[in-house]
Amino acid sequence: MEGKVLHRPKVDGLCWRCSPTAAAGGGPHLPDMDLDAVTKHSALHAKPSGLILQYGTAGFRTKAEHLDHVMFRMGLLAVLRSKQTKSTIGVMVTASHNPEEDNGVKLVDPLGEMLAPSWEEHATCLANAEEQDVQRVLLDISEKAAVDLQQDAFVVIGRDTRPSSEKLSQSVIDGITVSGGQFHDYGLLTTPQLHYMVYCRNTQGQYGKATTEGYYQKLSKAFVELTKQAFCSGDECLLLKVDCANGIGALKLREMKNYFSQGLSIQLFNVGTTGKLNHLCGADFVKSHQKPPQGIEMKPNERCCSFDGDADRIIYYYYDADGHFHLIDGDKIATLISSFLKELLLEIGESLNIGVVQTAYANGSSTRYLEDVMKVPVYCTKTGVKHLHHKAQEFDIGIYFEANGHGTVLFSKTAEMKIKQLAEELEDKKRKAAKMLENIIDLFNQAAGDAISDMLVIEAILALKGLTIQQWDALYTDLPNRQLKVKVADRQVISTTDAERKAVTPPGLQEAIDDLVKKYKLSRAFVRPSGTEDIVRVYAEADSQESADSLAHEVSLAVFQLAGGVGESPQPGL
Ligand code: NG1
Ligand code: ZN
Repeated sequence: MEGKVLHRPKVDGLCWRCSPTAAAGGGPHLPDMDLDAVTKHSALHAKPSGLILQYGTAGFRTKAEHLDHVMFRMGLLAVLRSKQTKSTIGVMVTASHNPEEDNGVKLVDPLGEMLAPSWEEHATCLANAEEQDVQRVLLDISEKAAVDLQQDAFVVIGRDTRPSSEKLSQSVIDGITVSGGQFHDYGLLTTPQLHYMVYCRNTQGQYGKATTEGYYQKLSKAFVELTKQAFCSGDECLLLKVDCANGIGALKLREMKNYFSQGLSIQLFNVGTTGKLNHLCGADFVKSHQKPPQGIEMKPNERCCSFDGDADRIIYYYYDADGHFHLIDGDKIATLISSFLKELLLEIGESLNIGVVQTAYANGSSTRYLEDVMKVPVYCTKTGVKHLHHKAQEFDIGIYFEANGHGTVLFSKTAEMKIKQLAEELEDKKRKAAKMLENIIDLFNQAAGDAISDMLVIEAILALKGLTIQQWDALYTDLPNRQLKVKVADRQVISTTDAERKAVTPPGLQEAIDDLVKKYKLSRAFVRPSGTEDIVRVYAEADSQESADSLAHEVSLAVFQLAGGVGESPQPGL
């Protein structure tokens, strides 16, 4: 393989480091790949020997110090994917809700979606290739995926605020430039903003302008239009407290705040000046610990929400007058949005088909409420937004949310055109409803779940319907639940079926879970290997918190015993 050049020899012989234009983003135009140069540069981003990583639920994630080679190689892969799809591809450097020491990377496909599954496999192969095999794996991928190497490649990059992100995104850029790709580095972005940029660029601006300014303008215009007739405009309705998880959300919300200052007043907490990213704060902390984040001042009945570290998840919560904490998760967000959209559709007299997509983590009460009270069809997919997103695309209006607050609403092209047409044709109340739907379409980020966009949708709905956070919360009562983590030697010994609700291996585990579940009322439990952390996740719900906690603990013990637990065996109350 030594000296092999993919297609045509490199023309100017300049490496990107030496090229005066390349560093500024306008590198020499090389539609094909000089594999010698790739090998040379790859050695500068050497893979720690023996390290095996998997392209998981949301790309690669692990300790930041182990990721340099992955970043470089994902730069290479993004170039191949861009050539193959003849489109701009995105690379996001983030580890979302993981601790600050971690980092990660994922590729964004042409319409802002997650990378196609066959390319996830290519990504895993490339990331795990030993140094001497990198050339061969690149050739393999190019061949298998019929990549036209003559094609130009263009990649856009974004990163979160982790201390390691800047250097790691530079390694992505190394990979892109050495393989002849062009790039635009957006620098600090929320994950959904990067998805938005990719979508805009590949639809020639039809979806919006591919700049942060364009993003702010599009969303805030829709929000301001939508809330013009808001019923609730008092000071307390307008105030929202936002915990930014000490992450990128703080920076971006601060920039965006001025665009919608009239309709909503937001107060930012955990903005990253003192605290650590995701530490004792952020959407993941609030959801999994079922308690408020540190660093936020909450008065009774005040509306508060938390973003996660890369601002693609949002969770609401409040303290009631008796000092009880109430969590409003992704399931209740989906319910609020579904009921609002259903009302608008009823108003305009159009029977577009709506579907709600959830995962096994959705609270049983939410599924029952959606199906039995709201009469909306509900579907369950595997964990990870790519699965939900894919399913939601089957409907005119597909509403998808993970319980952890990650989700959005997708409108089919037909639905969008129909709504636009009705907004012109209809009159009075019907026209108003169609116009609202039109603005809702613009307000949702249709490329990915987006905490900022979801927050504005929720705030608009609450204001338009004159709903307080307590009234929203009262739609249904969550079944008490508990999520736990168990450490095992190899989490892949657990395999699942039925949208992850049943364990297939190791033998005996599902039977053990079934027996435990029988001991509790209104109960349900399942286990699955995490795609983002080296642990097994356990979920249990039951008629009381005590039962949910106890069931989750017993299931954890079963996992520990049957799936090769390591370290101390799970203790009750943890
Ligand atoms: P894993 O670690 O595979 O459970 C977590 C979330 C997913 C998704 C991804 C990506 C839970 C239980 N799991 O995945 O829903 O959001 O992270 O960030 O919340
Ligand atoms: Zn996230």
